[in-house]
Amino acid sequence: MITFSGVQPSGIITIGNYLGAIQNFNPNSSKENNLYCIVNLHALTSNPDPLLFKEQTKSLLALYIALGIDQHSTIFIQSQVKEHTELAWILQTLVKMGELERMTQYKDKSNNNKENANAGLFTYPVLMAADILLYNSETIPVGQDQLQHIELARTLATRFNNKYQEIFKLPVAKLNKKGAKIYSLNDPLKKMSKSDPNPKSYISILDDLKTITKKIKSSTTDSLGEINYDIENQPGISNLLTIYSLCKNITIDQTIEFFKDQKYSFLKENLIEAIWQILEPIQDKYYQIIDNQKIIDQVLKDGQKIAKQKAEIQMKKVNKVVGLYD
Ligand code: AQP
Repeated sequence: MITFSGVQPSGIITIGNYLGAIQNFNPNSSKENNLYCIVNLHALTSNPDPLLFKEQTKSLLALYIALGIDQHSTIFIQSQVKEHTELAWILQTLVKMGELERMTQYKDKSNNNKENANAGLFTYPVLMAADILLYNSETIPVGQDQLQHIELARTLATRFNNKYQEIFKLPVAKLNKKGAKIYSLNDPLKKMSKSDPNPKSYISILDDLKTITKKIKSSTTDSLGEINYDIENQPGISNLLTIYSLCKNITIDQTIEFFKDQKYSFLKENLIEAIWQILEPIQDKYYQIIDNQKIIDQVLKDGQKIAKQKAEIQMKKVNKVVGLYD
């Protein structure tokens, strides 16, 4: 069974990315069957500055290594396996414009302004379907925001299999039940995002203790003064409770029991400590790795080799049944 997931190097990853998806990148079998991709072609849809873009890509790779993901999985960069874009083109001939128009992430990211949105943003879910189907991936650890895209990947796999030949397996999303969606710290009705222009809205994996303290202390709560897990009426407090429970690996009930009858300041102080407990060791390792070009190059070389081998085999099958000269 192949597990696949991707993260865009569109900024330094947030605890939302980490708790919602990356923490779920667990070994389930062999290195060859756990594929974690740095999806830089997806990140291109936000038109990044080239120098910064390269730095962010390397930084994400170093973070994957700092998290030990390379020990049990294959890590690779999307643009280094050209078959992703090759398959995406074929799938683009099967997707319907209406299906892409219904994608909520496209609507959000384009601010409902079709005239000015780039076409890459529009066809992004097709490239994502190609990323997944290229490896016959079955388990996809992602946050809740990606569910609609996984559904489209299933639709396209089925459409392709019915039209040509049964080649693709149908992927299934694997959600982290508690942390499927972490919300913005200053606007808890919005998802926490690494590319949010307001850095106060997120905790980056590389934020130092002082920054984390400032951001958590200024996070939006409410005037009720009672600690309850009530997403509708107390979204800010509920979000802080979710983050705490994930950092401590305890249930929401245990978290509420701990904070019952306490002040918001007590919750925030404990949360700062819990986040730092998770991030400090990750950052220590990250700063050792980011300057070690040799390790980075080796992980990349090994990852590209494994991914490319699999992708070439799959594309040969696809091209054959579609009737393309290869
Ligand atoms: N707030 C979140 N809570 C839980 N999971 C999240 N994910 C993202 N934000 C949250 C999950 O992280 C993985 C990687 O995401 P991505 O880089 O592919 O892009 P995204 O979903 O668009 O994440 P961001 O942080 O919001 O990036 P930008 O700002 O560039 O758009 C995915 O599995 C995602 O579900």
